This record gives sequence, C-alpha cells and structure tokens, in this order.
Amino acid sequence: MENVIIAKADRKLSLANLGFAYSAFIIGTLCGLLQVFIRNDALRLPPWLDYYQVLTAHGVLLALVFTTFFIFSFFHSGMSRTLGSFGPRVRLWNWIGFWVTSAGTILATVMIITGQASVLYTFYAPLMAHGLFYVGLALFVVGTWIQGFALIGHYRVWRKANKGSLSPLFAFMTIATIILWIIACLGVVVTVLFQFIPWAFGWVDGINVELSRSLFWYFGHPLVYFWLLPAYIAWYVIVPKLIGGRVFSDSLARLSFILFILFSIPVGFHHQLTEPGIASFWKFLQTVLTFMVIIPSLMTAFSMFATFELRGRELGGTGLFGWVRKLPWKDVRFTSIFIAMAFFIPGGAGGIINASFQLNEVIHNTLWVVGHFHITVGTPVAMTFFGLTFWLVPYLSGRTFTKPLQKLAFLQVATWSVGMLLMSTAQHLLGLLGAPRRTAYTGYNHEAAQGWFEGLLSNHVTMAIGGSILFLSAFLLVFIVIQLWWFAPKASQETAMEFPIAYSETKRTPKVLENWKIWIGVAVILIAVAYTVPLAEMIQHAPNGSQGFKTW
Ligand code: HAS
Repeated sequence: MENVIIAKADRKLSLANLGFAYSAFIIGTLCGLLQVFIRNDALRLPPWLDYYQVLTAHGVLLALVFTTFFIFSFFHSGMSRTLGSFGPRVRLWNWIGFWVTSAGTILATVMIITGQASVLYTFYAPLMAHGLFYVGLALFVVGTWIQGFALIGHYRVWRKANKGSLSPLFAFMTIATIILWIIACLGVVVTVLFQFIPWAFGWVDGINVELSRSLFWYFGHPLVYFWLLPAYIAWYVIVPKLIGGRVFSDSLARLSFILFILFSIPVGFHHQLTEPGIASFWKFLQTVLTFMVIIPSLMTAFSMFATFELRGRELGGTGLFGWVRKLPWKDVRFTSIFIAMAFFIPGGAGGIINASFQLNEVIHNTLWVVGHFHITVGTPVAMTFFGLTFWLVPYLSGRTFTKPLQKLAFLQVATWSVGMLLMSTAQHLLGLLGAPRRTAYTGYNHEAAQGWFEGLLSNHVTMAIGGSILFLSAFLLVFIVIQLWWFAPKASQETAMEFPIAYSETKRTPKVLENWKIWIGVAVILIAVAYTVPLAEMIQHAPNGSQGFKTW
C-alpha cells in the first residue's frame, strides 16, 4: 500500500502538540524523581518549594498535559492520514484550540510553580488555589473542545462526501473519544466555572464541597478513558498493521467504543464510595455501571489475543502457543505496546478490586490507588504513546528510525517496565499495609511510617529505586525524540516511515454503530438516571458552603 504522507501544514500542527507533550513530560517526570528522594528523606526542599507543590506539578503535567497534547497530536495526524488533509478552516480552528489549551496550561503551571496552587491534580475543595489556577483549567478544557469540534467538522465533511459509507475505523474511534470527552468535561466545567472560580476570587463565601467533588468525579473517571481510548485506537488499528495482520473484527472494535460512551460517565461515585453525603443506592447503581464499563476492555483483550493468534498462525505458528514466537518481537514499535498491554492485566484487575464496594474500603486513599494508576495511565497508556512515538516522530519529521535508535528504544522500554514494576508493586503493597496516599509529613523515616514496611518489595526504598529508573528511562525517551525530530538522517521516498493503518473489513458491520444520535441519547439517559437525584439532593440539602483552606 503506498505510503501516505500527510500535508506539511498538518504535520506542523501535530508536531506542535507533540513538542508541548514531551516538554510537560520531562518536567513532570523530574518532579517524580524529586518526590521519591523526598519520601526517602534523601532530599530537603528549599523553603519556597513544598512536596505537594511538586506533586501537583507531577500530576497535572503528566496525567493531564502530557496525555492531552499527545492525544491531539495522534488525532490530528491520524485524521489527516485517514480522512484527507484538513481544510483551512479546520486547520485554523485546530491551531486556535492548541493555543487556548497551551495558554491554560501555562497559566495553571505558573500558579503551581509560584506556590499558589498546591491542590494536586484533583484540586479537591476545600483546599483553595488562586483563582487563576481554575481559569487556566477552564481554558485548557475549552481549548480541547475547540480542537475536538474542529475534528468533528473534518469528519462531517468526509461523511457528506462518502454518504452511506462507514468511516475509517481510526476516524470512528477518534470521534467516539471526542464525544466521550465533550460530555465528560461538562462536569468539571460546571464546577470550575460556577463553584471554584467565584469562590477562589471571593465573589461567594463558601463552596458546596460534596457537589464539587461529585461533579469532578463525573468527569474524573471518563478522564481515564480519554487517556485509554487513544491507546486502544493504537491497539486496534495500528498494532495489527505492525504485525502484518488485520483488524480481528470491525464490529467488535466499534461496539467496544460505543460501550465506553454509554458506561464510562455514570460511574464517578466509585471514587466516592466512602463519602457520607451520597445514599448507598446511588453508589450501588454506579458500581453496577462500573462493572459494565469493564466489559469493553475485556472485549479488547479478547480481540488482541485473536489478532495475535490469527497472525501468528498465518506465519506458521503451530500448537497451543507456537504463534507467540512468530510475532515481530524485534520491532520495538510492537514490543513496547505489547508490554503496555501486559501491564494492563494487573492494572485492570486492580480497577476491578477498587470498584468492589467492600474491597474499596481497604484500598481507598491508600498508596494502593497510586500503584493502580501508575500501571494504568503510567504504563498501558504512556508506554503505548511511547511505542507510537517511535514511528510518529520520524513520520512527521521525515527522518529515519535508525538501528542505534531502535536499540536505545528497547533499552528505554526495558527500563520503564522494570522501574514501573518495582515502584507500582511497592505502592500496591505499601497501600495494603496501611500507607495512606497523602500524609502531613513527607519523609517515610517518620515513626508512623515504620509500620508499613515489610520485606523487600513493600518499602519506600524499592519505590525510590523504581522511581529513579523511571526518570532515567524518561530522559532516554526524550533523547530519542530529539534525535528522531532533528538529528536522525533524512528519509528518502523508499525509507520514509509510514503511518501504519490496518485493514478493517466493514462489510458486515452494522451501520447503526455510526448513528451517533442514538448512542449519545442512551448515554444522556444513563447519566440522568445515575446523577439527577443524588446531585439534586446535594443542592437541596446543601450545608453551609466551606471556606477555602491553604495548607501549604
Ligand atoms: Fe482506575 C482510581 C476503577 C481503569 C486510572 N484509576 C483511579 C485513579 C486513576 C485511575 C488515575 O472503582 C486515581 C484517581 C484519584 O486520583 O483518586 N479503574 C477502575 C476500573 C477500571 C479502571 C473498574 N483506571 C483505569 C484506567 C486508568 C485508571 C484505564 C487510566 C488510564 N480506578 C477505579 C476505582 C478507583 C480508581 C474504583 C477509585 C479508587 C479509590 O477509592 O480512590 C477498568 O476500566 C479496568 C478494566 C480493564 C481490565 C483489563 C483488561 C486487559 C487488557 C489487556 C490484555 C492484554 C493483552 C496482551 C491482550 C479488566 C485490555 C498481553 C497478554 C499477555 C498474556 C501478556
């Protein structure tokens, strides 16, 4: 299949997002390194810098900024590759959205660095940051909406020109993710605009804490699928091409994304199972819906195994597992993503434990949750993005992924895997042994912390070793990105990197899967059923609003 190089103007847009993503990545991982040293009392911060300021920067820059800018870089290049170059208006609005998102990011980051927003990435009230921090968050979301609607516009142009045809799988999945993101962000936009900003600027005296947290988690859980679904797009559409295979089932792939639109939003209370202000029935209902949102991930796991086995057998694999050996393990673009998938087995299993009402009592607000999200967003998502980076940057920069850089990439994948395994395992076990997620003191040599350490794996030293290896791996990755961007040899027509898109048979795919009105309608009904009464009760029986607290 001929290699489709997207328009230079679209490549620039995609590279701009990628550059912002990796700038946030390296600052965020540096903060992570500081954190492990502080936890081990190996580093004392200067008086103007405190632990939770560093942790807020770590969480915001990695979990929100790195992911979002990378995702839009991937969306822009993939939508241009599969639906054709952007028209001038779509490109203009994408750039406007990029600059609004960037402005919001810079504003929020300045507030964090100047010590006016040490409220962590979940910015729970009644901790109160400077009002400009919340303005920055609002701009960040609005900028992503502008880019999202611009991509929807591009998609609508394609559908008008291809009446009656199902859109390419990459485009379908991108639009599904954007729809999920737009609906999910409504929660955080409402609480930031109508609660946090007036409160932080002193226009109102208090804030309804329970309502603000519930609106945050209305957004907070689907946020994880905004991170995960672009990784799933890579798993469904890119990986089969990398192994020389094809999409196992177009219908299954599209249905799994529809199920995420339906079930990933009315589940936020599973982050609030220990909170007194929500009646048990609504927690139970949203826990049941949480178990529904697990289904599309299990479908994805099945689809991946089927894709690998079919291809491995085509290549001559025999016996129960002979097909495994036939997969292209020497291609780091594949191996990095396969390892990412493997991490999602314990990551997802941990999610199921978290969602179990009784077990959540054991793990909530402990270091277990920190371990959980390092092997969900920190590895399956992040390592999939790294695997995409290895070909996306040379594809966009017109350079080659040389053998020496491929070897370095394998070293980066191996170090990230080892570092994350050590750190996340220690965090899970420390959490089970009672280590809280947030503590007033930050050094683990505090006598209260001694009770949590047991054996080799569940202690802060293992966590620190893992975190240090991760930082070295991050540094290596940024070095590889720089090389691929500016210094690797220019590619010729023959050696140009391709944007891998697997063939997906749509002949038997039901067209109703692309009838967005139906699925958005069902999603709205589920959200209304799950949230209307409990949120109305939080407003009706609202206690006096809380004043703001600055604990730093
Ligand atoms: Fe989670 C807390 C429940 C998935 C991220 N989660 C968090 C927080 C974050 C986060 C950031 O119910 C902390 C928020 C905070 O700051 O407080 N989570 C779940 C459930 C799932 C889940 C049920 N989480 C994720 C993903 C994340 C993420 C994905 C980021 C990307 N999570 C919770 C709950 C809490 C929580 C509670 C609150 C805890 C508390 O009390 O605070 C599900 O979506 C998981 C389904 C996934 C699976 C795994 C399928 C496996 C696949 C790979 C197969 C491998 C293959 C290849 C094919 C069931 C798809 C390799 C094969 C080999 C053989 C090697």
